[in-house]
Amino acid sequence: MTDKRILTVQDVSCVGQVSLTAAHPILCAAGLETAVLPTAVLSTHTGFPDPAIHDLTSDMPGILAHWEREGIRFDAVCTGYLGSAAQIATVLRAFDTLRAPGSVSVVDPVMGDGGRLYRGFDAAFVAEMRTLVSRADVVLPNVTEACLLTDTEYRDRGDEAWIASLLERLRGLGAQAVVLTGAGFSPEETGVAVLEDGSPRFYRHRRVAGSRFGTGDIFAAAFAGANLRGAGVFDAAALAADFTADCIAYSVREGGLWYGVRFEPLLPRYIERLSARTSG
Ligand code: PXL
Repeated sequence: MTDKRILTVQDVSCVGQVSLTAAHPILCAAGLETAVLPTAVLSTHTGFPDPAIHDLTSDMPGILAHWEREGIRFDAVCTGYLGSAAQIATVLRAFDTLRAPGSVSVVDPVMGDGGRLYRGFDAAFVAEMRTLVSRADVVLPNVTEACLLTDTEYRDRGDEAWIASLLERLRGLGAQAVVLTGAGFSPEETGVAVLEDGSPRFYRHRRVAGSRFGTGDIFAAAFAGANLRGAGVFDAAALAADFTADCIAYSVREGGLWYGVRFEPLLPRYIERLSARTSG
């Protein structure tokens, strides 16, 4: 059991199996009281043509102010897809005013994949994101985001030395711990690379063909859930990597959903693994 309270800051993509519609059920499955701060409401994620988008940048400070007045505090504040560079100042305020003693800040610097920025993001956003990363206890970039943040030329596959140097450069931005996802080692193998204190550690697992929307969001939520339930950064990253790979494999096997992965049927497995790895 846990009485921890977590805040997840990201968009609501009404259809698409990404961001809050994926993170909320996963964090609840981890047994956490899960509060949400939506950054935007979109009819779908941006992988569909022309989604309707309602940006919430100007609504977020009022929501924070209410929580500050009420004395509401969180054991973790986790950020994902942000609707604008201006929201980063609001998230930094949440880090300052809404965190309980001993809480963690987890930043998933969602802005790109496959070597490219997502639609709607630009160099100014990347620069602001560096500020947010500098305040993170844990940062969870994919390789594209890691390269953008550190001004490194993108490679879709690197050896351990290249990945280790990317991790060091990310830590140089100020984050306490770095968890790099999709660290592709070979055509058959991918995994996560983790840098806390000391040397990098690698968790390798099989590569499931095809990239899908929402996998980073699923990983981030599964990671935060495990970490708040007491797993260390490396163990939480390994558990989240296995869960995400299982969700992708299941979705490929079942077919029928091009725009995201089916994580729902695998939630019982996540809960079982969490209970086995953490204190219950
Ligand atoms: O999964 C990342 C993500 C989150 N939110 C929105 C997106 C994407 C990826 O494309 O479009 C709105």
